[in-house]
Amino acid sequence: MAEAATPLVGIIMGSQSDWETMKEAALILEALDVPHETRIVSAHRTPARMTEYAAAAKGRGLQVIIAGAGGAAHLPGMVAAQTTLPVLGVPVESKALKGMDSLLSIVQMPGGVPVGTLAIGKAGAKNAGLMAAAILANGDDALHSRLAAWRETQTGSVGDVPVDS
Ligand code: RP5
Repeated sequence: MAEAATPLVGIIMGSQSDWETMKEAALILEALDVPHETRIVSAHRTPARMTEYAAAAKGRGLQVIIAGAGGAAHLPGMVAAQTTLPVLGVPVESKALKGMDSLLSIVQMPGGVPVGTLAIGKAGAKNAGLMAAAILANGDDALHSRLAAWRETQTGSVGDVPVDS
């Protein structure tokens, strides 16, 4: 997937294994022509990389961070602890507990350090992309128009009557 030189959204994930889920966020941002980057940043395996990423994010021009992780999913919360940028957390579905562990790890932040937590799995990643675009669209009329058009297309794709597949 192509990445822009000056990304506005950082999509980070704890492992290569999260990409199958997290690419749904990237696909949405590509469809809406939102500059973004994708990186593997693990709270547990690469903690220094995580700290460096969070500390540098705002200065590099990022405006939203989407962080996906599974299991003991500390990445979104630990990144949120180190930046004032909005952080959207995506609970990746885990093998052992189907992502309930990821969800609870991400959603139960202490008051004062927010993470906007989405649904478990691909729906959550897709919606994180849409939420990031909606945040950016508040200050970007052209993006708002693209987002509204995307929603119109979605509405138009829903049939009135169910059919056999
Ligand atoms: C988490 O552990 C990652 O976010 C991933 O969802 C999970 C499993 O990682 P791998 O063992 O597949 O690298 O840190």
